[in-house]
Amino acid sequence: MAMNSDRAIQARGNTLGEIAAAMQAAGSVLLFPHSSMDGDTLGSSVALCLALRKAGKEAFVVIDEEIPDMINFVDYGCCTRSLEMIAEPELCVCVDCGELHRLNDRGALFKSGKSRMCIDHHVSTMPAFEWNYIDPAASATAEIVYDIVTLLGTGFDRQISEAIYAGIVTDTGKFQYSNTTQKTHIITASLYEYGLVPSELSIKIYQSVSREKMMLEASIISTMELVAGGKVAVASMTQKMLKDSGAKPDDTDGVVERLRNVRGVEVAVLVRERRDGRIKVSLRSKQSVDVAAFSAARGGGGHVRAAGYTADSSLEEVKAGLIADLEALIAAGY
Ligand SMILES: [Mn+2]
Repeated sequence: MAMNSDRAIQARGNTLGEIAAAMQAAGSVLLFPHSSMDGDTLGSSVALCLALRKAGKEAFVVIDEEIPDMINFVDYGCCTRSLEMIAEPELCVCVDCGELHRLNDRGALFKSGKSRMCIDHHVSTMPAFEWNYIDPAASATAEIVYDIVTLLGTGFDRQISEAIYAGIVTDTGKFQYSNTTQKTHIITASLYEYGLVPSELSIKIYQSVSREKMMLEASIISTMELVAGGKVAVASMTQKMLKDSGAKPDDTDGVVERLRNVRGVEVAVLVRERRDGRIKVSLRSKQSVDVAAFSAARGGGGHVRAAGYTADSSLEEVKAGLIADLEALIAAGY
């Protein structure tokens, strides 16, 4: 594909060829999705794990939390919560992230690898390990994984194609976001050759919502306020709302994107009270506001259209502060 040369210019770190060769040279590989797992970090990790096993490697995806319901099917026998599956891993790969704090308690195991690698597409991630491949032009890390699996030469199968699809469909918002490219569709189209049936995966990912999640979403959306002349939508969730709904903490996934669907809204914000009392702020923008920069200035990060940070004052204080900041940003013309 002609796009590969453009990719090489934008990507940071090693070449894809060097990344694939480093994987080929390792006898054992551990893959590390970031905490608060999403479809991309898990799908990318599992696809790589399956391909590496086909290449004769000992490989596992090391997780430390329950897999969210909507992507539960992506496991395919790869995931383990035991930190002793491979005692002395030759290669440890953090997938869809580049910062050790996003691995929580798995950081020590990651560091114990003979060498370490990062495969990511977050614009804020900088090369930090022996091997790095960071391509902010990729809609999903799963797009990069598709290229790596191609270079590994193991071939694709139905499970690998489903895991890659899970990463792409979730990170592109079902191919709706501006990160979606011709390459995204070319990769997806090629996955059909290995038995991918997107409509079946849509039912698993998007049409299997629990009653509790639906009720939690309703209560969060009912708190929505439109400020900055209707350009900013802000909603919040307290621990009491979470408890009353019977939903799980990760059941807030997707709600901030729904707030952005309101006509005229440029920035959507969800302010959540975590169990430890800290406040998690998630931001999404529609067309022009750089929420990655907004979040980075507050100790967080992410993508231009999807980012977040964590704050330490009360929910009401955090909300008032960010409303004032976003009103100023909108008034200044971004
Ligand atoms: Mn991603």
